[in-house]
Amino acid sequence: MKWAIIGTWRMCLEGIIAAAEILKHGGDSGDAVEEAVRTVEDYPLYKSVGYGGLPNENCEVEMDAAFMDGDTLSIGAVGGIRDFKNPVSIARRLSRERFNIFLVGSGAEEYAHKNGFERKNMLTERAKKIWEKRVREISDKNLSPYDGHDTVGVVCLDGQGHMTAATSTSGLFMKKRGRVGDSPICGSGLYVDSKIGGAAATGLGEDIMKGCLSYEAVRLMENGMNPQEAAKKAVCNFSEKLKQKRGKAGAMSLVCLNNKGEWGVGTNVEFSFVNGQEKSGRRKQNGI
Ligand code: SD4
Repeated sequence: MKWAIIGTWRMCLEGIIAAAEILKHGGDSGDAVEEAVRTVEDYPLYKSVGYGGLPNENCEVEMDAAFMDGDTLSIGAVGGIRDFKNPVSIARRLSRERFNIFLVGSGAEEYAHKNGFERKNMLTERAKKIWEKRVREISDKNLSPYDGHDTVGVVCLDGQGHMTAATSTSGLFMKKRGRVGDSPICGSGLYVDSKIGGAAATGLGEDIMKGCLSYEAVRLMENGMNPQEAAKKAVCNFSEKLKQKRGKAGAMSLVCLNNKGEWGVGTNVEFSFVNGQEKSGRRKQNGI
């Protein structure tokens, strides 16, 4: 079986390269997906994930993350967690629990602390300056605070046919304290079943979760669509539906991978993604 991996946005290129190293050597999909996302979380200049992520309206970096295992459908997730270095790793640990698999705020922090995860102040000087500037702009020009938001979402198939998916984000810039987006929510931000395939989402969580977009894409693949058809149909149909019902639809993008290593993307905005696969040893970065 050939390995394959796909992730949202250009920012995951280095992470996908690190994950590909694991996969090339016969490594496990769970380890690869975690490594891909951790690499993005650790990079200080990405403003929407992990260290350096933009803060909420109170200037606190609150992060959401999830990990799903496509063999067992185990999922673990954290919402609104502060001051821990790698939320995706905490989510992965939670996915091994029988109960209490989705923890938020201080409960998630307590769990992470008890399980020895590394603490870190995730607010950088740079992110704080951007926040201060935006506070001034909002009051001067009456701007909407909610922009500049990209989630890293990765779906992975290893050489043994094991599929996983993971997400991590600091969510919408200037969000309310306690706001949780789609990214840690099973079926919305991510979904994966090793017998079919997986999907991960990025965009406006408030809209993505109305359509359970990742589950929808996997369901369409289960019904016979290839990942490109499934991703496109899930995003376009739901975007249309929202426009009809509510007059507008927020940004929504999906990356999809099936259990044969075929991939696809769907989006209603400009969107970049990165994928790697065994076939040619090449890693491609594409914008659509
Ligand atoms: C959220 N979906 O918290 C995330 C943000 C995001 O591209 O992905 N933006 O709503």
